[in-house]
Amino acid sequence: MRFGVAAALALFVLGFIAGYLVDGEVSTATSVSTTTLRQTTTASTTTTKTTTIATTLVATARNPVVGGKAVDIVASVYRVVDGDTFDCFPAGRVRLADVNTPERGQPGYTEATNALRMLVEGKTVYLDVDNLNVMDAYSRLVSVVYVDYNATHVVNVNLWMVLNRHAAVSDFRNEFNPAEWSLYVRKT
Ligand SMILES: [Ca+2]
Ligand SMILES: [Ca+2]
Repeated sequence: MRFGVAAALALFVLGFIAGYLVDGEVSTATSVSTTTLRQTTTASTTTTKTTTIATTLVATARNPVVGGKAVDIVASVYRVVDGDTFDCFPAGRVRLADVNTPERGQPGYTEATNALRMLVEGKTVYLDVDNLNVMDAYSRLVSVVYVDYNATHVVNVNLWMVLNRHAAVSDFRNEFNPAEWSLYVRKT
């Protein structure tokens, strides 16, 4: 009888330890599955990002044609920085190619900034990005910028700034030759 009690006690203790071990395993399994869940979530976020990029690329392939060639980027201007620089989505900071406008503090700075603001701020722009260098030393996309003029034509913003005496031509070595620019360009 005494042996029976001792055996029962031993079994109880063993059972307790076994239960503890199983609990331990279960809790480990739970944390593994939580990790897996996190990994799955991360993977799905990555998939969403990839899809977004792919969609952008598809949209780029369907970009409108200006002056006989598909524009590089279509973007929305949300801030004009000065007479030759603006920020747009999704392209980021853009610098008008081959033109210069007055720096802050120089005569004509405010007029040039306001002129560019009037022309492009809040609007859709069509960017012909410089195929040769793409960006300048400040990581701005060097571009000839077009904005809608009417149903059939866009305006070359770079040339418009020059013709309205807000900018001077400064012909850098890049894709563009200001001597070949036209103010109005067909949307085909
Ligand atoms: Ca280009
Ligand atoms: Ca040039």
